[in-house]
Amino acid sequence: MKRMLSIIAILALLLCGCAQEAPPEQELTKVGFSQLGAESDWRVANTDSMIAALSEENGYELLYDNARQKQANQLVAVRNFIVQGVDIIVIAPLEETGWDTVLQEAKNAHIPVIIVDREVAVEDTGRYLTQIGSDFLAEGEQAVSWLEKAMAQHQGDVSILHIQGTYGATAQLLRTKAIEEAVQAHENWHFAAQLPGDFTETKGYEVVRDFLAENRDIDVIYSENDNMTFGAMRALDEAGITYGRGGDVTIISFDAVRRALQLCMEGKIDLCVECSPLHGPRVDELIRQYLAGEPIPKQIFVEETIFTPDTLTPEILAQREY
Ligand code: GYE
Repeated sequence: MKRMLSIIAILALLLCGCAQEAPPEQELTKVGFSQLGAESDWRVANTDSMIAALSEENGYELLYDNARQKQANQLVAVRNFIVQGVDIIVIAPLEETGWDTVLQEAKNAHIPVIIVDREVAVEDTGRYLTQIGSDFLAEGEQAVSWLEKAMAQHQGDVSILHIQGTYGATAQLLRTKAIEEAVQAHENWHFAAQLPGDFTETKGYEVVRDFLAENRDIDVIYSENDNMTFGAMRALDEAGITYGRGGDVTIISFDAVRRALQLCMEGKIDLCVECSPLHGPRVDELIRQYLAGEPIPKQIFVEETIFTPDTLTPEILAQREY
């Protein structure tokens, strides 16, 4: 009996040993991610978040492509992902239109597509699984209602210099919609100009510098992202125009990256409208839900807030990840 027990013990040990030596191999999920570019601090934070979440440690093999602000490059990248037989495609689209054909190709290849950040305007929304990003119209509306209060005591016309992001991008279309509707609704609000800034600091600087050479009569800058705001501030500095708390120009900026929050806390930016770039963990979660066969909503908006010099604290800044 004793002998029998020790044989069983040895067998058990061997079995355990075997099990330890050869853990079941976990298959990596192959994801192709087409990022639209690297035009802003927001975008860099977004890329970092995606790459960190879709790591090998987390069970992914990630194919990453940066389209350098050209939709044609994104279409090539997505087609490459299809050829390489990825399990999932993730797209951060440059603009809303132009996606019908390539999304149909992914669908024909039975590869689900997650749209992240901006939206796509396709005839048949069945061509993608889901879209996760910001409620850009709500962001614009928050900015506008803040401006209404800020301008309540303002005498005479409110002259707004509007710096727009990449045309046709959801973040541009809807932030623009909010301010255009507000200008229509307020008799004394008008646009000094609407300038193309392409979401970059350089463009933001150039268009505002050129504008100020002709016309200095502005009360508000409504800038559709932080980097264009940084460029605009440089142009204002060079022109000797004051802004922010106690200055001549009220500045509204979208994104709320750390550098902008710092400037807001110092009173240089009057309003920072938050736009979260940290989509990596959210996309990871969506992929897991999809692989587990769980239902997924067609559109997901993330929660966002606004910051002013009054509400910002060093603690908020210290917690900022981007
Ligand atoms: O506001 C801007 C970036 O689509 C939300 O794109 C994004 C925008 C963001 O270049 O900084």
